Amino acid sequence: MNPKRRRLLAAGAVSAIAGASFAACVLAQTPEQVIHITARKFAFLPGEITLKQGVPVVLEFVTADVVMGFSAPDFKARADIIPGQVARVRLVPQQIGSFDFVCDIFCGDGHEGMSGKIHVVA
Ligand SMILES: [Cu+2]
Repeated sequence: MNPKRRRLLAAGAVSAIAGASFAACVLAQTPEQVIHITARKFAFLPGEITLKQGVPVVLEFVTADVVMGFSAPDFKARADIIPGQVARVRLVPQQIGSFDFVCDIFCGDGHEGMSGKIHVVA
């Protein structure tokens, strides 16, 4: 490798490191919004949430009774919600619209109707 090319590569590595630390700094200053959702027979509370397009959020789930599931196929997101634990799902909504999510673990007679909506706005 000639010395000129080696210098160029070194400069690229330095700016990549500087870029990474800048990104880490921004992340530290703007923590992702956390939305708390409680699953109980047979509803999610809140049942509708509104997110901003392109803005990452973390959904934190707890269950008030039995094991539940969270599934939002449009976001390729799902989680088991287990009593005594917090289930976390990170989303970066890309598409504007209203999307369904459901409980995907049978939790009793009202399970089939246990669903909610995610609204994504600009
Ligand atoms: Cu269920």
